Formats: sequence, structure tokens, C-alpha cells
Amino acid sequence: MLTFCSPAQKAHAPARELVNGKAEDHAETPQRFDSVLAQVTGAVRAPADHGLAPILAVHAADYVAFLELAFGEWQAAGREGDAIGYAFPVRARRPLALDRIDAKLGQFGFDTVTPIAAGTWEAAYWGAQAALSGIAAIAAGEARQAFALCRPPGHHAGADYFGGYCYLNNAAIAARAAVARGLGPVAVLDVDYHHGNGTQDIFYEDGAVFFASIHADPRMDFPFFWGHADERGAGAGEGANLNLPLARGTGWREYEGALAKALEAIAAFGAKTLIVSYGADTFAEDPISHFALTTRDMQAMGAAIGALGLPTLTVMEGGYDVPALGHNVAAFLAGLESA
Ligand code: Q9C
Ligand code: ZN
Repeated sequence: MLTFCSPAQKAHAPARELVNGKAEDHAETPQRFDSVLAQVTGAVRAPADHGLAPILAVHAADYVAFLELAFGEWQAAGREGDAIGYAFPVRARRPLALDRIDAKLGQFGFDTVTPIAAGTWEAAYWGAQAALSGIAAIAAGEARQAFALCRPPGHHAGADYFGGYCYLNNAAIAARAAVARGLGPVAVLDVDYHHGNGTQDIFYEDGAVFFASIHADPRMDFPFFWGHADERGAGAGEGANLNLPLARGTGWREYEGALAKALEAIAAFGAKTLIVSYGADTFAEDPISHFALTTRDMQAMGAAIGALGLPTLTVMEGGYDVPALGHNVAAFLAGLESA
């Protein structure tokens, strides 16, 4: 599988996340990148620089400027370590022109597990470029399938917010770029353990992009507030959003049924291009998640998705069992290619 990634994506290395009243070692480590890169087969290419324009087609300009400058402002304020907010506008969030870094971290972030560190912007930028390069290769007919080894992940990031270890929404940026290149209608299928709330939000009223997500029931798991089955899109996007929440403990037998429903909906939508937000945190041994898929199931998942026969870009999302991560990704991509 043609793979795009840049070593700059390892520059993001947050030390800790604040969870359940404790500072824990951050789960989303640079070692994840190495684990995946060691197992991918086929050509690995450095992404081309498509610039900021395709990022700004998804993300708000003030948010992008904030991301780029936040760590410098944090240091200029005399802070140590990584930038983490502490006050969040639950109600009446609006685009205030705030100056203090503390205020901006709350304005643009929704949790305390997504620090902004020294290399965050550089890593996120090149991850987005990897996704854009995958779409460029598909558009040029160089490949029918491609893999963007994005890190940090993207699917929890919205047009103007970060969270869930995500800063730039790589899948959404790729989907918009695919539509712009005439590859639409586009479907995004999100198979990460967690609901892709950012992607859902970005396309909620956009009828050009169908979003389907199979994930842990948000009544039990992050991101809690989004991913419920009654969220079906609005306006021009009404009916173009499909959430399939599953119980903790779900194994392949139940997962396969949900996947079939998602694939049927994507086919009915008439998608011409598919973006897969692939997270390997559905793996049984994942340290922060609670599904029960095996490495072999990852291959079956890839094969089922590949059977749609659509030009497909796979974008890396989560997956935190670092030694197994590369094997799970490789199994998924092998399945996808086998169809
Ligand atoms: N340390 C993605 O998989 N919950 N993000 C953390 C356990 C946040 C996951 C609690 C999980 C975010 C891309
Ligand atoms: Zn996840």
C-alpha cells in the first residue's frame, strides 16, 4: 500500500494527560509512528507540501493561527511543560478575541488530555499534508488505495477546536480536498474505537460528504457528548450522518453486523471515494479501550471495506497497544488490498 508520512510527525511528544484527577503518561506517543512504519509494506513517500489553503478549507483561520502560536505564547507566559487549558466555555461559546493563552486554550479545546507541546503544530501540519498527498495520488490515478500514517490523529478535532489527542482533522481535510478535486460524493467511514465527533461536526450540514462511525457507546466512553444514534445530520446533510454505537466488550461477530450496515449506507449514498478513519484501538488488548477485536479481525474488516471497490484513502487515527499497532494496521491494509 502506498504510504505517506513525514518524520516531522514525531515532533509532537506530549508528556502527560490529565485524566480522572491524575496526570498520566500520554498514550499518544511518537513510538506509535515507528510501530506502524516498521510494518507497512510497499512504497513510503514523504508528503508534498500543499500549503495552508486545504487546511483552511476545513479549519477556521483564527483556530489555525492559535495552533501555530500557542506553544510559543505558553512559554512567553512563563509556563513550564506542555500547554493545557483549565477553563472551558460550556455555554455561549463565541469567537471572542481573547489575549491570554489560558483563555485561548479553553476557547479552542474541549478536554485536558490534549496538550499542545513544542512540536505539535509541525507534526499536525505534516500529518495533514500526508493525508492530502494520499488524495493527490488517488486523484492522479497513481494509486487506487493509499495510506496516510497521520500522527497526531485527527477525528476528534472540529473546524475550530482540538481535543481527544487531535488538532487538525486529517480525514476531513482529505475529504474536502477530494470533493474539490471532483472525486465526490465522498464517504468517511470511521472505525476508531471512539466516535469521530470532529468529522461529524464538520460535515453535519454538508450533503457532499457522508459520515458513518462505528464506535463505543458514548454513554460509556469518550467523547461522551457526541456519537449517539439519533445524530443524523441536518439541513443539506440530513440523513448523511450515521452513528452505530456498540457496547463495551463487542467482538467481531457483532462488529461485522454494524460494519455491513455502514457499508450498505455508504453504497446507497452513491459515494465515489472513501476515506477510512482507521483506529486500531478496537483491538482487544488496547490499554484505553474495551472492544475485543483480534489482529485477524482487522484483516477481515479491511477486506469487507475493500469489497466496496471504491478508491480509498486510509487515515491513521488511534490505537495505543504500541507493539501490536503496526501489526494491526498492516493486517487491516492487507485486507483492504486483498478485495
Ligand atoms: N487515558 C483517539 O483515539 N480518553 N483519541 C483518555 C485514557 C481520551 C482517544 C482517557 C481518548 C482519546 C484518536
Ligand atoms: Zn480512538
